[in-house]
Amino acid sequence: MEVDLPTLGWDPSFEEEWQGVSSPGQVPARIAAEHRGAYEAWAPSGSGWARVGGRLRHELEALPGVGDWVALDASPGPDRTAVIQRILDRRTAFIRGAAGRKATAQVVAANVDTVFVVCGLDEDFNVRRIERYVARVWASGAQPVVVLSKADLVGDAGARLDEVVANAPGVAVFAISALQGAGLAELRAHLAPGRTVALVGSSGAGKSTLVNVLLGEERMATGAVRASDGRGRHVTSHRQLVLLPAGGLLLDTPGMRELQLLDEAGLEAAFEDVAALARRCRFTDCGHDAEPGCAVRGAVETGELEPDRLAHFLQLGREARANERRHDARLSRADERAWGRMMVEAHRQIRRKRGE
Ligand SMILES: Nc1nc2c(ncn2[C@@H]2O[C@H](COP(=O)(O)OP(=O)(O)OP(=O)(O)O)[C@@H](O)[C@H]2O)c(=O)[nH]1
Ligand SMILES: [Mg+2]
Ligand SMILES: [Zn+2]
Repeated sequence: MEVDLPTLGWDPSFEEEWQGVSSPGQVPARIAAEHRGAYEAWAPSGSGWARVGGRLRHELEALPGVGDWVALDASPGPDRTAVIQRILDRRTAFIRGAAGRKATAQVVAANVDTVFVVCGLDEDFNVRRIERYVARVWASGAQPVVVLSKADLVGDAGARLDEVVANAPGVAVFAISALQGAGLAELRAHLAPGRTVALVGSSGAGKSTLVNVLLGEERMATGAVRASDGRGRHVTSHRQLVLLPAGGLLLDTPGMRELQLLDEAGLEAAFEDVAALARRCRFTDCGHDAEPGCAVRGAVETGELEPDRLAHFLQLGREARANERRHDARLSRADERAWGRMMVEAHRQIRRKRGE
């Protein structure tokens, strides 16, 4: 592989940071894949395996993710494992985990410009799931684009497209068929040299099929969905960056089983219509429940806002706040432990001084 840094997504802002933080001998590289803690790193000089350095591991809140720009101790190559010594600041980050019991957040995709939220027009179709994904993409800092796949399988693609457009304000929505090559020109407009597009969506939605079509070659494995319910079989097992011949990068990801909202970031952007209505509620902290002068409920009554969309907005808000509280509680427990260790050490020193 012979590529320059800009082809891999490097730009002046990464260069500026690099000038400030890198040490002599270090090499900038982009994480292209992750296999259970082993990373595939791409640098202009070549690609190879990399691992997280011991020092860095202790400093990190989240391990490197695919798409991250890192500083390696030396050029990656076929016969050595390079050491990741630093992660450059992420411009965007799609995070998973953090909720639940897992203490560390997982970076699903970093430094992604655009995320294709892929959803089949077949049994996979679910407007509420699209809303959830769109909120998460806004929260990551990337631009969401909804890709409704398998248009060849349904007769009423137009009606479903309209439904998504109505529920994803400010987001471009396309219906495509990877098999028939329909609707791909609009998607290609989002691909450009140095830009990174990630594909997310449930298993079987057609993410890898779309990657192959845009790539012009069958590089990613794909697999048929179950005939009984149209669900995918989790064919893609790891996140993988691919470089397109015409420039631009795609990040294929495995289908995700659950996608919790970790905080309220992204919720307002994904429910821009509800947020605009809420600004007209009598009370600024209106819960849009039984409060008098609620413009949101008013809009439901006049038919301007779908009750299901409002219900989902309220549900996602509750989920986000619960996860935020859980996260805060975990942070304060970690603080307590750190405080405890500090006190033990302080007492030990006092006793030592006293000669005890
Ligand atoms: N009819 C039709 N089938 C499609 C289309 N795109 C994908 N498929 C089929 O859908 C199935 C699943 O496609 P994949 O690309 O493997 O799905 P995926 O989203 O990568 O799934 P995971 O890797 O499991 O997350 C395959 O049998 C594809 O051939 C399409 O445009 N039309
Ligand atoms: Mg796949
Ligand atoms: Zn209200």
